[in-house]
Amino acid sequence: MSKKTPVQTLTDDLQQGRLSRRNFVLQALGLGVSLSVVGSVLTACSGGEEEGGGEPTPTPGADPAADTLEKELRIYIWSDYLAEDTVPNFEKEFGVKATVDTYESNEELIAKLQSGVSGYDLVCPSGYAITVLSALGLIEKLDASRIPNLGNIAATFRKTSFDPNDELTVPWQWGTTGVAYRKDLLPAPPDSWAIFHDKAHAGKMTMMDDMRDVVGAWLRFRGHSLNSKDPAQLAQAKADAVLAKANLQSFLSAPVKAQLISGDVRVAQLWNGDTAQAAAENDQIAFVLPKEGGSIWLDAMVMPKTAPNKKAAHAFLNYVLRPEVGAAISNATGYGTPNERRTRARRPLQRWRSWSTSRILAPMRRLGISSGRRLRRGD
Ligand code: N2P
Repeated sequence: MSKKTPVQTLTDDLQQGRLSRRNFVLQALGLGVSLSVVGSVLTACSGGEEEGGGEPTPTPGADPAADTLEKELRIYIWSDYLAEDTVPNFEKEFGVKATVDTYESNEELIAKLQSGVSGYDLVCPSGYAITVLSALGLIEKLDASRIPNLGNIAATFRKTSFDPNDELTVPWQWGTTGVAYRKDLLPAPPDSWAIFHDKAHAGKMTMMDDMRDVVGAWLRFRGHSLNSKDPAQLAQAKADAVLAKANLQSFLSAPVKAQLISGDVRVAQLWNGDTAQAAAENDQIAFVLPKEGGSIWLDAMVMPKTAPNKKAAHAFLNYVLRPEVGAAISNATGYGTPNERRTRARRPLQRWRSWSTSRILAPMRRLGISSGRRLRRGD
């Protein structure tokens, strides 16, 4: 019989209740296991144990406007993920001084929070990273009585796998991961992840600084599930990624927009919204979901346990759930809003429209992922 790997032992201990979810995460990360794998094991072993630990925050008054807000708010969020006026308008209306710091990957965000950096009131991880932060006890339950606009969120975006009881998250934006490319620098639009194996574009391509999406792309390339845990399938995905690496300029996410615009990069694994932002600067940039399929994801706001300005954080969450504020964010980022209240303020850019929800979700439906009527209406 083959010997269990340390990771399998940890997973068994977690499943059989010998290890808490928090200790599982700490030990797995210590062994060098990626966040995405840790997140998927936690999701697979969910239920039972109460997450987070620690004392709950004292419940503030029921009326969001009843108490005086703190005078400051610190937000830590992905780059290019807000409209220009989102924060200034909040500051003016609520008399709060807000600062915004940005990151480029879930790993960067988690490393920062894990290292004990405090002072952030709101952060915006992707779903699987929320599972990890929650198991580490780093995020706080939200007080729904302070966020009456929660009712504006489409049902598709509630009761998610990473927040099954809607206690921790306010969904921010959703999107897909596919391929951005320069129409003028390629003989034909790429239609497969195989483009990254094509030596003809060596040095002119990038894949994202995102383990889940890179491994996921190569799993899909071979027709496997994005969530495969099959060792042989994962080994093949690794081999495909290593083969692609020889042709890549770098692993780069949002900052690749500048290189696509200049033409220094002609093919980039990227999210649809960041591609739309780049296309607004150079109309030779387009986006495609490879025929093998890509990923669809949701990012959500969560509040670190150490947040010093919890009332202001709740006020901001309620503010971004106003239909016109959510629409302005989507107009600027090119991503979908989880807000289902219709507003005239939603004016997708012409270029973004061609990659709009129904078109993007068609391949997803072929993969058996249901979009939900509400989601199409809400975008
Ligand atoms: C930010 C885009 C973030 C998407 N520019 C990550 N899921």
